[in-house]
Amino acid sequence: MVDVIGGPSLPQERKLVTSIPGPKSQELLARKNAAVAAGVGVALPVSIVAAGGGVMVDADGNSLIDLGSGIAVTGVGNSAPAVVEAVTAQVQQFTHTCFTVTPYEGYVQVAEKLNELTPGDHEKRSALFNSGAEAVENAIKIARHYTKKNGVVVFDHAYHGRTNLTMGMTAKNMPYKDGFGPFAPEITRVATSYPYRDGLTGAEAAEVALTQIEKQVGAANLAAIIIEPIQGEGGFIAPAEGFLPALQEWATANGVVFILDEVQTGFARTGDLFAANHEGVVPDLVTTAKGIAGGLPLSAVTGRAEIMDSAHAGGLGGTYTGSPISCAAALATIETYEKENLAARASEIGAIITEFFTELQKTDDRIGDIRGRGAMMAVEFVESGSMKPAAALTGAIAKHAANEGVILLTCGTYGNVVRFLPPLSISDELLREGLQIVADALKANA
Ligand code: PLZ
Repeated sequence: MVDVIGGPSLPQERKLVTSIPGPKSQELLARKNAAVAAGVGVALPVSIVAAGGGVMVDADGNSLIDLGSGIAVTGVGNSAPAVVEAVTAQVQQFTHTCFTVTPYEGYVQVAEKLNELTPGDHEKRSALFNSGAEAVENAIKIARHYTKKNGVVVFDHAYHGRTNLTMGMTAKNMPYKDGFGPFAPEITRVATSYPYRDGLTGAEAAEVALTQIEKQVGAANLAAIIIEPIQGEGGFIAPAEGFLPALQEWATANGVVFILDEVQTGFARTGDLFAANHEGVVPDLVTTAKGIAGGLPLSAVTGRAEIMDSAHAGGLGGTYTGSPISCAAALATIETYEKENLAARASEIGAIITEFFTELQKTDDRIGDIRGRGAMMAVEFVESGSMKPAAALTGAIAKHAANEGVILLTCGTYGNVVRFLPPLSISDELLREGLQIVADALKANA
């Protein structure tokens, strides 16, 4: 089976020829357990040999429906032809120089593109990195350097990464932080807007958060406020309308750098190129990664020129940051989003998911909340007749889906959210088939 070629020409079907995981996948899992550190867990132990469109094919010949995109990365689809072509050409040209030793055009082109496409029409600069966490770390470095202040405000349910600084910024203890401290100082967590659970308007939730900020930190000590426009790992929590603009206005009025972490929401995922655009919010800095480069590791900080240029030459960098291969992939990926109007496709996907679960909710009150935007949708499951998080049910749904050949991700502080992050290249038919299996799982766990 290893001779299967990935990309959109793979048969777009769900096909099970063994139970999941099949014998070859189990073999790999045994080797993984013997060779890979136990802390590196896997959600679904299938050994992938090819992927494309809306499917992933495993070593046993099973074809699974992909509703996760490797956590919102392969928006353009796995092995998208334009990405494969650009990467292949770049690899033949050169593979690495270290941009801060000897530069190359691809990096500059990606920076130009980001400066043009990210929210706001002010003068911008970008700096490229490898991972989302690294982008977040650098955004904080830059904000501190610019403001000459230390404080960082983050929110309940936030996720920003697994490095020391970003662990400290992340809300959830297990599995991200437990036993890995101590964490960096000067991070203060305040209330977020979680309409399903707090029942507040955006303005009311912002007042709660801003009061906490003023009482617990004070603008004079605060370098940055950072927030995901839709909180990802924390449960796909879309804030009530008006929450983000109120935070942004307060930050601007108080000399605090307002950072949007669009690592998960960015690049067409939510039905717009960036989630900030839905409410016309213009951040001072924005972090991006995941969907930026069709699966190759790349991340960025983009923002106001005067803030970005504050750090001294040599202050920002890293051996692999803005790899020429990743930059080639990013240029092809961004062009694909634009050419194929994938933001509009994300909206269509969101409409299908919303309609499907809204119908189901009429007869099953364990579907507590259906939320998100575009192809970043989630269902929060609760115990019947209450708002009590139903984590066991959520786990059972993901397990049922896996057994039936659907890669389905969960999330949420309470572990009771199923999230839908399909590649934007998935067909309506495959998407609907995947959703039906989730509905079947719900029935099977009545
Ligand atoms: N900011 C908003 O969603 C990564 C984490 C997967 P890295 N989310 C997926 C896992 O279990 O490690 C994320 C994010 C937001 C930052 C990050 C961090 O991005 O590329 O994983 O470092």
